[in-house]
Amino acid sequence: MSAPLRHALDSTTARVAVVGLGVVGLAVAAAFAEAGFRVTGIDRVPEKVACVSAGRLPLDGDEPGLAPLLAAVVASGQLRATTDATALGEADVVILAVDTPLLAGTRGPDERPLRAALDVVGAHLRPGMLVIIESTLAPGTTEGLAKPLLEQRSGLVAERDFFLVHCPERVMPGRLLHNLRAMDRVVGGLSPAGVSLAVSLYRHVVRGRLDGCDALTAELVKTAENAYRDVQIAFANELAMLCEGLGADVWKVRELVNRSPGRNVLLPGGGVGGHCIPKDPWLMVAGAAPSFLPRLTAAARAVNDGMPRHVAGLVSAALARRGVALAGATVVVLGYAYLENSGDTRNSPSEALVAALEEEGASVRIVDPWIPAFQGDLEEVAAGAHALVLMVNHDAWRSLPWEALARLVRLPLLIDSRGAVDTAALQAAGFEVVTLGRGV
Ligand code: SAJ
Repeated sequence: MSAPLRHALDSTTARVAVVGLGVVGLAVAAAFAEAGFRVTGIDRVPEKVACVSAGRLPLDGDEPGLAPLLAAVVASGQLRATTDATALGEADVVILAVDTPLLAGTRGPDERPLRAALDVVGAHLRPGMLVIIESTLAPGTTEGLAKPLLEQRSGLVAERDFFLVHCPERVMPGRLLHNLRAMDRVVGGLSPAGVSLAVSLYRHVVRGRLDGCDALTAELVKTAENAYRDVQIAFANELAMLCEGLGADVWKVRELVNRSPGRNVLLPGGGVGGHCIPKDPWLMVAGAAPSFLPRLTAAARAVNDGMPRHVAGLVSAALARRGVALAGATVVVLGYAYLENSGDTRNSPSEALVAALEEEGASVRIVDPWIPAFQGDLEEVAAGAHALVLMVNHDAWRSLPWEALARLVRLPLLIDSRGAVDTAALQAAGFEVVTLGRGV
């Protein structure tokens, strides 16, 4: 059964459908179209489809190379977009790139977007097709949810009539195309034949290693690589809070620890945001056996989720040392994105910080050069403020007029949650600098 498909994959004559034209799906669709495949992008949002059909990128932020590539492959006819799922019936390969969030207010996966996409794919599944899920999945989802749903919806049998593979993406905002092309990928299937076919497809786009494995391993690799990062960051944050209490400097401690072979303490900070790291640890443990309590994963999440409130405490304590109550004080938050030099605000720690400060009665103003809503003039916004809080290490802060700011604020006080500023230079400009992880 797989011979015709393998030939079509090797010769790039296979027709590829991408379900979900979000951050991942757009890059995937454009990259396979560039490789010579005829690609149909399918999305439920008409405005998004219209944008892509006009050769325009329906994404905020800067994605090097993606906008011109999309325009070119749409103009050449290699890529077309539609809301009509019947286009799936003409596909040889279907790649699902839909959101796999947590259920609001819980730590469990919200499977609805994936189920909806699988239902549509199942309705159009034909013998000989290859179905690939790039979305991040809780371990066991490919075998336990995707396979039975596709089989029931189509009446076909996985690995006999069609192939099902999980190839988790490793993209990140601002580097979509680069990561898609350069990074190694795990290709996890329910059968060696399915893995082999998927490798034949991805080798046209991915320059990194393509490591074949079973689907469960691929699900664990993706969720574990992010859970691991979350635990690493939590350790850095816990060490920072320990140093504060001891009057030590975590930035010096970290530097010297990392000189020890095999150590790599990451960066303490005001919190962990984004779409992957806060979510994937919970997906990793979602299928844990009832007898196993994943304590470290949950503890790391609690440490990292607690950092914005810890920063609010640093602000309150610094003001109190000057006889100023947080209630009624004006605080300026520098940075609202979750990541430096990005406008992406998903799960932004600054959002939690603002809530914590306002809960204590502070009046909060926000400046972020990457976010249109917060691109006000910093000198105007900072005038009369009792404290500035740096939450995101944007490059833009390297060129701030600190002397002028020191004259404009009511108190020349900066809380630096990322160890981002040149403390001596700011002190020379008249600021008191309180740095996360550095005891006062
Ligand atoms: N953060 C810290 N300390 C650190 C590193 C990050 O506090 O030492 C914070 C950041 O400020 C941010 C959050 O954690 O709020 C996440 O930062 P991130 O660098 O992990 O960036 P993400 O969320 O875009 O993570 C992505 C992930 N990639 C994919 O899921 C495909 C992650 O696996 C990568 O390791 C990460 O990019 C990367 O390498 O930059």
